[in-house]
Amino acid sequence: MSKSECKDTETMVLRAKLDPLQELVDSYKNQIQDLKAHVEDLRESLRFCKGRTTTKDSDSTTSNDLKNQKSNTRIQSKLYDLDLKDTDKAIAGTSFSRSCLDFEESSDIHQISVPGIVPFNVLCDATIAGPGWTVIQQRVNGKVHFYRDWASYRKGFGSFDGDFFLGLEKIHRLTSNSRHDLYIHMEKFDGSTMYGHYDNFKIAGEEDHYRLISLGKCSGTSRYDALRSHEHKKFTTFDNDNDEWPEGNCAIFSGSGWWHDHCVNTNLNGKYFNSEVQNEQSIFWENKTSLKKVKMMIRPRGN
Ligand SMILES: [Ca+2]
Repeated sequence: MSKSECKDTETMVLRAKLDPLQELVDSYKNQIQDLKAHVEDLRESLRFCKGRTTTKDSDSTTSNDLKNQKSNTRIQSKLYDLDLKDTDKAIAGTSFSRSCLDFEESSDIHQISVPGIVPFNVLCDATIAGPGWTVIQQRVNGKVHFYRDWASYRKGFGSFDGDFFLGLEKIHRLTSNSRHDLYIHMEKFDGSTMYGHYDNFKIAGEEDHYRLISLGKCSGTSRYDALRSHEHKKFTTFDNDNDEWPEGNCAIFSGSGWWHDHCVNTNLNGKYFNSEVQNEQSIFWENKTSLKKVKMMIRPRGN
């Protein structure tokens, strides 16, 4: 064997040893990134809990202050255990609101807490269909685009003072906690409005691709039960295809993240148009006719 052949063989042997090590390093890097994100979530929760325990009852007695401090210490200790279940336990004894129902006639931003997820802000609405509705999606001016990836839809995006999507994980946690109504308020470009109402809206967790588990009975001023064909369907984004169309991705075809079937019967997360158009990528409820405004809201209804 020549010297160069010898070197080639040595290089191949070294590569064979190095490649698995590089994979291991990459895997550890990913794990570290995940842990950093988790720690950041917990820090956010800790900041929130600190705020609750220090601002609540500000006019209370020294004894109560001491009690709050002890409680705060216990909460911090729990949170540093890096376990979300402990976060739930830590907040279980406090007076967190579970939904917008607790804020009655308010149409403002409030913080709520549901099991399995750190407390988060929601926009409440009491102006359209009575008190206590939590807005989960809003389209008003097209300033925020809805052609987003899976991670964005999972987490939520946009701004409460304009267009936004609350986030699939939060909607899942909210609707898992108790039975919910879904109210969809829609405005056309001629100024007229209509609504669709479903009495048992529930979506699954990420392990089931946030499947639209149920809608319940449909009612409303819209003559069309447009969401029905999306019932039982999984959520699809351009980077996570879970739809019923084997040859293509409905999120790409329809320009939206949605509980795609084959593909859309209604497309409320579609592209915003500034006027009425006929377009299958537009925000539409029926006949591919673009809508001017949409608001999707949920409210616990008991059982
Ligand atoms: Ca597909």
